Amino acid sequence: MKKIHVLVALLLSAAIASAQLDKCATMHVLKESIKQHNLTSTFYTAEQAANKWLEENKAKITAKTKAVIKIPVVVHVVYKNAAQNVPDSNIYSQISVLNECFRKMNSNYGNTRNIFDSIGADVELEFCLADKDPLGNATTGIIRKSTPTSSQFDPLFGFDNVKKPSKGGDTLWPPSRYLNIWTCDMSLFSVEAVLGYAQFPGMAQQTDGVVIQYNYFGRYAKPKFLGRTTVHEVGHWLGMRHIWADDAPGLSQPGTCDSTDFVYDTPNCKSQSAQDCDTVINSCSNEDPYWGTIDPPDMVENYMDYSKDSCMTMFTKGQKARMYSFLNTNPDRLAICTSTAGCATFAGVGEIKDLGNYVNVYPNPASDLVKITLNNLGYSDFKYEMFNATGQKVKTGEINYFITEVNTADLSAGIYFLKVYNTSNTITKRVVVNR
Ligand SMILES: [Ca+2]
Ligand SMILES: [Ca+2]
Ligand SMILES: [Zn+2]
Repeated sequence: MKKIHVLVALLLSAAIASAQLDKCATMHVLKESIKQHNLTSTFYTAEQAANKWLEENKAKITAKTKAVIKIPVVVHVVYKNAAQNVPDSNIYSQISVLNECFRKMNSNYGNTRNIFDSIGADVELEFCLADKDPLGNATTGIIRKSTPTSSQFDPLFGFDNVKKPSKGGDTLWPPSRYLNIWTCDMSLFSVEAVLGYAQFPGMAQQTDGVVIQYNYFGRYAKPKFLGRTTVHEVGHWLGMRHIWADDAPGLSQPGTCDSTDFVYDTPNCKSQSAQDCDTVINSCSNEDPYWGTIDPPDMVENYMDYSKDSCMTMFTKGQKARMYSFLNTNPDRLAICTSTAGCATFAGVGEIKDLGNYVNVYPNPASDLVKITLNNLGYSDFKYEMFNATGQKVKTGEINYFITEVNTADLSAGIYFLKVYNTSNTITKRVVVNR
């Protein structure tokens, strides 16, 4: 068994090295899980319940006025070396990216082509790091666990090792209260094999959640990647299929224009985008009646395609409806909507009453570096400006991470005013520079 295992792994790694990087292993894991754990019925029960809900609530979902749903997140950082020990700043920035994308606040939304612009959805979901652990104790929502295991993903025999303490992984927190995200190394023989995978609603509870290759976690973790891998995987976690409707179990004609992602307003398309941003391609013309006589191009902007991160801008209204069909029917997804494991003091988009409560500036007095942290904010599109005592602007910058450093070494000693702001909120704090 062991020998065969190694041989298969070697062959696979050779195949992977020569092939294009496969971004997402969700469908592979779905098929393997169904095979290994006989989960066909629970998976389809979840699907059917969601479809029934959608059918009965079509009008309701388009007119949704319910408050934004806030989802507590626990991040399990499972690492073998320092590089894999994802820093807090990357985790914070990843949470911000999730919020931007699920609230249609992403700065590249304007790149969405006109034909799709009006169907982009504010999904009205926000994410925050948990502030209570399963026992009710205070937590940062980040668990760090060192592991001796070199790879956490074996496509055939152990794709969920990162979730199992006996295999060097870390146990999940109850999926009815937390979105579990693991970061780890999934490369095989030092070849990056998979960027992430997720579990659909209705699969085994003990492995629920999302797994992300550690160096793709965060807004700027990897050059040219913007944290969209996690957005894509959380989409799967909420029941989204790939936009090209790949070989899901039960689909009769995978990889053709007749397969479906069960979403009416995402155009049919034959295959994944080639990890680029091809706005010319129109691979199918048999569109849903929703489109009438229009034959839209493939929606490469969609988070559920494989386009490059900078190309991805949107979920559609139809995808939002499908997400809410699972959030209203799958027991764990339904429960997480009212989880009290975090987000109680979390300020979402447009609801910050006093920004001062969320902004820390330290040390103060400072000698060289002044640090700015934004705590528990849903959206991080903040900038800063620093003024001297006579009102002259001496520094400006953007706050991309929740921790930003302002170098004051070139300023003379004295009193300064640090203004932190975004389009709707401003706070100014007094800073003393000592020499
Ligand atoms: Ca579709
Ligand atoms: Ca088309
Ligand atoms: Zn995927």
